[in-house]
Amino acid sequence: MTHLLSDLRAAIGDAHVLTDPADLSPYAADWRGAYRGTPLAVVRPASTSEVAEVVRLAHAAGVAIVPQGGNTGMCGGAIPSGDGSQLVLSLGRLRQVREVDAAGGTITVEAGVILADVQAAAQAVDRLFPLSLGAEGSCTVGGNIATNAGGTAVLRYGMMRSLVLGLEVVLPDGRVWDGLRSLRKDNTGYDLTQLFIGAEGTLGIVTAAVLTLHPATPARATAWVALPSVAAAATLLPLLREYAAERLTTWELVSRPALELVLAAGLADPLASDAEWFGLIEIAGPAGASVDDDLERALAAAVEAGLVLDAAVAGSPAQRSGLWALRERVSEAQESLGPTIKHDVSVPITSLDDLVARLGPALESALPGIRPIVYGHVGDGNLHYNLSRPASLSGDHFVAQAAMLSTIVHDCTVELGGSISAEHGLGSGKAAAAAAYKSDVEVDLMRAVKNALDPAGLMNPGKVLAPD
Ligand code: FAD
Ligand code: 2HG
Ligand code: ZN
Repeated sequence: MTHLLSDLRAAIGDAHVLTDPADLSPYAADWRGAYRGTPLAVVRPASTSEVAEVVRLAHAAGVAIVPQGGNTGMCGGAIPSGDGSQLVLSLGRLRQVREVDAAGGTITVEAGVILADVQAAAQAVDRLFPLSLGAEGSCTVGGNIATNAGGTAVLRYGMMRSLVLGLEVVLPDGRVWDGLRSLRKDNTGYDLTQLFIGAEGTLGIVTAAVLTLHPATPARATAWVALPSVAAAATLLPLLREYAAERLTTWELVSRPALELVLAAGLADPLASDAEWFGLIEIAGPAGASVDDDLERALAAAVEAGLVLDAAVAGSPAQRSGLWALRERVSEAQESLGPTIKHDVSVPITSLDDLVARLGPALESALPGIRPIVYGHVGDGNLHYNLSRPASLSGDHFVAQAAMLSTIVHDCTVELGGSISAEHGLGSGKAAAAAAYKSDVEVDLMRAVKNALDPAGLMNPGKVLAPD
């Protein structure tokens, strides 16, 4: 190990090989403190060639590597094991926007570029990079790619995998695959780009990417609505599309307990309705598009059909930000209730009401007083069914029940034809659960891919695929 550390220092400079416990601590736990590990060291290379050299040295020494971007992930994917044997490789110094091609509709960025900076670079040339999520001020493009991130505009633009045209990847043995192509069509064999997307750093380290830019959508119309039921939220989707077509960008759901959390954190309630369910709608288009009109007509039809009880429409950018905050601040606000047992599930949108109707009573009978904080991307059939402890139970006792409670949520999701991880990935936290719901054939295929690309098992071991 001493040799490895001195070789790493020679390769990337003393200042970028951290071993002091105080320096390691920000990299050793996730943002919630739900996952903790002990890095052997943290390495901070500044270029693709430095990443490749670090990986070659670690590979030769038989030391495992855990890639880390902004460390905003939800399932412990970027956190090393607790035995002090794994290197954390931070991509934070790969921060260059290499090229913006407004005419071709692409941007080429390094893995450590912050998502909000990609959005800003696109905006500077009157284009849109549409991936949008609550952590956009601190998560990185590499992390977005590795987790195939979703967010609040998936309905219109798809998940991260539909926004990536090409990748540059350092492979587990230190070779570099240069797949930085900007082609819209390329049928020359297996799609390696897509293979690395959503692999959570288990197949290689993404160092750069070519991303798709879309036309800017400066015209935006935003509404906060009160709903009679979850079923109404599902039924509203085709109605909204009837009026907004592809301009419908966001259709998000917030339950009353989730709303109460953000109101308690100081946000203003635009409706003061006693409904149990609320939603955020956004329609967006080019300058001059009739988005306000489309929204108004859609809302009138929805009220007429009994699908919306009441609505507040943003009349200014400040009001729009206020409505968005009611949705985007829920995740952070729930931390005030103590440790959260998180679930990121998806079902066919027409089964969402069934899911909610079954889970509420099942969880209450398993743990009386439990507080489900339910919200999410209803237009994608994706709910964050996040559990907080009964007021009378300590956080530790609550967390001790996590496996039992997650089994209830996941069993019900799978019975309804759903997925136990819609957008956050598996990391270490959900790898075993995912395998339990997959067929042997599917798990075998996944292991075959892993073994083919990383035969030594040194690239983020224990993530996505639980140890045998
Ligand atoms: P990290 O957390 O650092 O890493 C995540 C995974 O990617 C790990 O497995 C890590 O090893 C791997 N990784 C990181 N960089 C690389 C790389 N360059 N090459 C290979 N592997 C790499 N997610 C959604 O999908 N939708 C949301 O709406 C959403 N909202 C969020 C809101 C909040 C407030 C927060 C805190 C998180 C949210 N997330 C959401 C979670 C989301 O997965 C992350 O925010 C983001 O995609 C992860 O990026 P990161 O740079 O922080 O990655
Ligand atoms: C969101 O949609 C994020 O707000 C975070 O995906 C969800 O904290 C969560 O579980
Ligand atoms: Zn989400």
